[in-house]
Amino acid sequence: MKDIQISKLIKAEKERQKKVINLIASENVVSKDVLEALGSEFTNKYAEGYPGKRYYGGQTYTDKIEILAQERALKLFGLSKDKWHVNVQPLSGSPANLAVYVGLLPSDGTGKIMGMSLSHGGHLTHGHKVSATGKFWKQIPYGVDPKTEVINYDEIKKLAIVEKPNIIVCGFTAYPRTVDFKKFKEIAYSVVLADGTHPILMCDMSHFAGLVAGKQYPSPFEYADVVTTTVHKTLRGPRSALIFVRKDKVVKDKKTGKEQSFADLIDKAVFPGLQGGPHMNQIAAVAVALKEADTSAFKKYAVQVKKNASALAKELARLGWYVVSAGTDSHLVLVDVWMFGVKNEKGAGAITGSEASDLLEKAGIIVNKNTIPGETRSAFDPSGIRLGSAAETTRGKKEKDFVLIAQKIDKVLRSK
Ligand code: DSN
Repeated sequence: MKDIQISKLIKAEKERQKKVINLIASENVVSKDVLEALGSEFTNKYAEGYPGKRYYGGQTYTDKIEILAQERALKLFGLSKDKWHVNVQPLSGSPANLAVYVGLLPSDGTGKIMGMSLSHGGHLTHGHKVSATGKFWKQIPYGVDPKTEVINYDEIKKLAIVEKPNIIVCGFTAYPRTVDFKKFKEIAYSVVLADGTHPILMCDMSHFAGLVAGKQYPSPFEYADVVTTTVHKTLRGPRSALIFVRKDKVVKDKKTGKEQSFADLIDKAVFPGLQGGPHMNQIAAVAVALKEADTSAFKKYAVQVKKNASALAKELARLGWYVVSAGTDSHLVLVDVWMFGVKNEKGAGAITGSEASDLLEKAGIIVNKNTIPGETRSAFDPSGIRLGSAAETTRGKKEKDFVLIAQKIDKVLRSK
C-alpha cells in the first residue's frame, strides 16, 4: 500500500489483535477468504435493486454473488426456498432491524415494539428511546426475573395481552441463556390486535446465529415470522446483516384490502426505503462466511465456543465473582463486578464495569463494560462486564485456556 499512514495503522491494528485476549462477545476473527472477498473489485460496483431488477448495467456477476449468498443463507439454516425469503443487503444489524419495522409497522405513530429493555440485555434497536426505533414507535419493554435473572415468560405474556404490541422481539445482546422461541410464539398468539391478527414474532439472533448454524442453540425458524442477524459475531463473517422472512406472511392494506407479502414490504424498506446501492464486496464476503459455517469444522467450533464460555463462567463463579443468571448456555458471560465481594473480602462496590474494563485492557484482555439486569449505575459506568468466547475459540483456545483466562481476570481485578 502506498499510503504509509494507513498502512502503518492497519499493521498496528493487526498486531494489537494478535497480542490481546479478545473477549468482546460480538467480535470474531474472519478467515483470509472473507478478507479477500471484502477487498475485492466488487467494491467498485453499483448494484441498486435486486437480482434481475437493477438500475445500472454490468450486473452479470453481482447477480450471481447475491443469489449465491441468498442460497447459502437458506441452506445453512435448513430453510426451504418455497417457505422463506432472505434479504442479504442490510449494511449491518441496526439498519436490518429498522428495515423490518419500516416495512411492517404502522407509520402513523400508533405502532408498538415489545422488546427487552437495554439494561436487561436487549438491543438499542429493540425500541430503545435513543434509537430511531424508539422515536418512531413506542417501546413496550420487558425484562428478566429479578431473582433468577432469566426470562419470565408468564410476565411477558401478561404485559403483551395488556399492551397489544404490533411486534414482539426476542433475541438479545447481553442475555447468556437460551430463549424458548415456542413460548414467545404462544405469547404472540395469545394477543389479538384490533384487525384480528396477532403480533409479528421477530427474532434478532445476531449474537447466537453461529450457534444456531452449529446446532448448539435452539433455532428460532420454526416459530418466528421474521429473523434478523448480523453476520460478524458468532457466525464469523464480515460486518453485515441478513433478514429472513416467511413467504406466507401477508399484510392487508386497510384502504384497498390488497395483500402485500412481508417479504416484499421488507425488501422495499431495505431498498429503496433505507439504503441505496448494496455493498457487493460485503455480500461476496457474506457468501464466503456462510459456506464456511456450513461445514463440520464450524459445527465443532460452535461446540467449543459453548464449552469455553461455560468453563469461563464456572471458574469466575468459583473465584467468587457474581455471574449473572448463574451461568451461560451460549458464547456469552455477564459478570456483575460491582457485586464483587458478595463472596469476597472487599465488599460490594469495590469496582465498576468501566474500571474493570480499563484494568483488563492494560493487562491485555479486551472486554466491554455492560449494564446488568436491574442496573443501579449509569450505562456509561455500569456494574458489569460482558465476556464472550467466540474470537478466542477461533484462535484455537480450549476449556483449560479459558480457566486460565478467568484466573487472570480474577487476579487483575483483585489488584485494584
Ligand atoms: N454492538 C453489538 C454488541 O456488541 O452486542 C450489538 O449491536
